[in-house]
Parts: sequence; structure tokens; C-alpha cells
Amino acid sequence: MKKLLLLAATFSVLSSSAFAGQKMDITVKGMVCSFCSQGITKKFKEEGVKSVDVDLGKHLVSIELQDKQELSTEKITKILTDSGYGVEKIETK
Ligand SMILES: [Cu+2]
Repeated sequence: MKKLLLLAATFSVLSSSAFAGQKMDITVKGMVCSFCSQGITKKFKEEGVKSVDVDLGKHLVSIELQDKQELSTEKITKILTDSGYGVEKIETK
């Protein structure tokens, strides 16, 4: 029983910090040049994220959210697919 309580406590700490400057790594298909990375950076800046980093070589867009900001994976997928890119994977850290 003690062990179960400890697990529950650990979980609540993790979930309560989930929106405080949460970082997400998005694997994106179709980004090939600096215009792609500029365009994608602009789209996420418009959503008010704290930072955007595009790594063309790794096909990776890393974003960091503002404290308490929520950006759903559905919304992220829509932003990218509307711009003509494909979303392979979204990882929250
Ligand atoms: Cu491009």
C-alpha cells in the first residue's frame, strides 16, 4: 500500500509540471530548406510558443511552450499538415 501511494505521488508531480515550459519534439516529413524552417518557425511563433528550433538534417522541430500554455498534438498536426508537411511523430519531454 505504501508503494502504491508513493507511485501516485510521483505521478502527480510529473503531470503537474507537464505544462510548465513543456518541450515537444516533432518529427516532420517534407522539410527540405531554410524556407521550410522559417515558415514553420513563424507558424509556431504565431501560436505564442516560447521557442522553436528546426533541425532539417534530423527532420525535427523542437518547440518549448510558455508556462501553462497548452498546445494539443491535434493542433500541432493541423498546423503542419495545413502547411503541406507530414507529421511522423510527436514526443513530449
Ligand atoms: Cu523548403
